[in-house]
Amino acid sequence: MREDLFLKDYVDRKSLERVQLQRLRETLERVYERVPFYKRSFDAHGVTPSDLESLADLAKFPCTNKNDLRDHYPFGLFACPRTQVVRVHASSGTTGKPTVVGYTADDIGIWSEVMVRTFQCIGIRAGDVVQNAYGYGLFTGGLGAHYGLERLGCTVIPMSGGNTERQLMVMRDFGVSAICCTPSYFLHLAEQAEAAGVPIQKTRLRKGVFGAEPWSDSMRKRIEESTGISAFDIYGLSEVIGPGVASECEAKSGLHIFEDHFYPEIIDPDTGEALPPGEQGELVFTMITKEALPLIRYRTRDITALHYAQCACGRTLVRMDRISHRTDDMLIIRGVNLYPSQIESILLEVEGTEPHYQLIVSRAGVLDDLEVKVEVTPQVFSDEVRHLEALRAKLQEKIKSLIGLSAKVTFVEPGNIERSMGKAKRVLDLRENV
Ligand code: DLL
Repeated sequence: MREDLFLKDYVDRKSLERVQLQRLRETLERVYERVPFYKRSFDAHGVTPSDLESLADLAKFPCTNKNDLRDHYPFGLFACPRTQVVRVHASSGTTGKPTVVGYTADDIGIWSEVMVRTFQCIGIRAGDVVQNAYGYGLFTGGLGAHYGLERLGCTVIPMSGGNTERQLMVMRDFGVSAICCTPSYFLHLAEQAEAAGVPIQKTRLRKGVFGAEPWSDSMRKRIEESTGISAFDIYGLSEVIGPGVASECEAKSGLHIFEDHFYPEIIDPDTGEALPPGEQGELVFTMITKEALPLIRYRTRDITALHYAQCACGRTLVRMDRISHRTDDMLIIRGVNLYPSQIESILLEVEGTEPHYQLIVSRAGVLDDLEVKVEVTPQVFSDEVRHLEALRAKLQEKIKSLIGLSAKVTFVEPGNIERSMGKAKRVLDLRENV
């Protein structure tokens, strides 16, 4: 079984495309027949499943988005009887009701398959001791990773998030070789390990399986240099399946999408037009094997580009760039568009800063203000004022020249910015309250 799963990543593209087309057809037919929403929406667009003759024809079909899920809360978009749904998860919306997703027993099988392939990409093997610090519960991270690790044959430690001291004790005592959590939570663990006098380097931890939130390559560099582990980016979203949609391999040059299950497209977020490979735009997925909730052309709001050239690792699966930002992440400050990840890269490229920061946006009168709060190393913090001023000027100048915005940079002591147990909250936008 393990061998078969492994081979799926190396299939020739012609055969893969044949399988994708077949699965797409079946999925379109199934949702058209079983989900009243899709019947109405396809009819309104003047398309029927038989209009799909090639993969490119998918662009004729209407997209779906988070609002469609909300409008049919909780189970209205399911394509199978509720009695066949063996599991639900939900993502906590910032406002109102959560987005609910469901799985049949076969969907759970697919999910563990793509998680096995994720761990294989990263070089985690049967017999590895893996600490799973993604949250267990309605969030998909914990159980998603858990099933994959068990199926691969790892010794899984179901820690869930939080309880940092206990996490560190388990990591040392159980000889953990890989950890799954958000990159921001790992930074917190590493910091606490250091403070307790047992830095990560002194443990057997070698690999980190990081995702669920945006993080930059500069952040990866910081993590790898300060802890000695190899850090991998994994991507997913509840609406598609959870974690297990895409994963970096040991070549670390993009994330392989498990496209025999999740068919990706890139569209222009403003016009909805399909964009060619290599161009950056909004990632859209059609789930071509899911039974309970197969969404058609689901708009993720995540911005990336796709690359079809074969990877150095030999996998033929398409690669996506690290997510650069979300369409709804964009801050507009005095007319300048800005993404938190751009600031993260600038902060972490200079020496003396710590990878903990927060962006605070406020409005004084009619003008917006951006304050970049960042922790600095204890040495820098106790440095002479002129050194601090020089570092501040350097960061402000970089932000000005790369983003075109005058920001106020404030240095705070290590430990001053709140740590997260799951997804980090990087932006505090006070303008909503003005
Ligand atoms: O975060 C699933 C997941 C769990 C992925 C564990 C990886 C690891 P949601 O809570 O539905 O699902 O949030 C999905 O998180 O649309 C992205 O905006 C963001 N996201 C997930 N992975 C990454 C990543 C899980 N590697 C939303 N880089 C997605 C950047 C990510 N953003």
